[in-house]
Amino acid sequence: MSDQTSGEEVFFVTSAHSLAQLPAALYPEIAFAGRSNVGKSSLINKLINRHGLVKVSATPGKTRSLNYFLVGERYYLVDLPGYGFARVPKDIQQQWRRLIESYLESRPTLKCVVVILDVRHQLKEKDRELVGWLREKNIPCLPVYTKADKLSRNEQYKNAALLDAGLGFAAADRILFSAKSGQGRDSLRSALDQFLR
Ligand SMILES: Nc1nc2c(ncn2[C@@H]2O[C@H](COP(=O)(O)OP(=O)(O)OP(=O)(O)O)[C@@H](O)[C@H]2O)c(=O)[nH]1
Ligand SMILES: [Mg+2]
Repeated sequence: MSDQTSGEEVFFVTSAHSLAQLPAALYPEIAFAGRSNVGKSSLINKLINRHGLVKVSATPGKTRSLNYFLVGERYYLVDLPGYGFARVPKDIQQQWRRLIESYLESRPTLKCVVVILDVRHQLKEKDRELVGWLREKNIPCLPVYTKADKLSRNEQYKNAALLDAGLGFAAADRILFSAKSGQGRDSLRSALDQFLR
């Protein structure tokens, strides 16, 4: 599977269900984390201009492994399974959490974790936990508030300010995004370029 986007080819590389299945750490990588159904896979599709390369679903819990995409033979994008979906059994959620944590802690080439939140929703405990944990581990983190198209500009700014306060981030250090309208895509691309340097 490949696609030509902005002059860069994007390939699906592999789906890893364990650390042993991760591809060799040959390129810098950016991981995408967030609650189940928040729009992680849609965001990646928009980012690389490719509808359907990353599987999107109306059913939460669609992404169940670490999905690797190679962009321009320069860097990996990693789509992570979502957290906090009640209908995924507790033991499976625990298993995903252990896999994601050990991946985030041990991957030497990880440059940034994009933490995706729904701009319409209040900050959830699990989101706060993840951002706190990343800070503790000194893993760079970029919050992205998605589904902005579902709100008016005024509501976007109001809700984003609440999320900023809850996470302890300045407005300049996060991005408002929409996978539908493309809002925030250029900002996200240039922010990721900085992390990849
Ligand atoms: N309006 C709108 N809908 C969106 C946006 N992003 C995602 N969606 C919708 O939200 C649903 C979930 O999107 P996914 O991209 O599959 O979400 P995910 O976080 O990858 O979900 P899991 O893999 O299950 O954790 C789909 O129905 C998408 O079409 C957005 O920016 N705007
Ligand atoms: Mg997904």
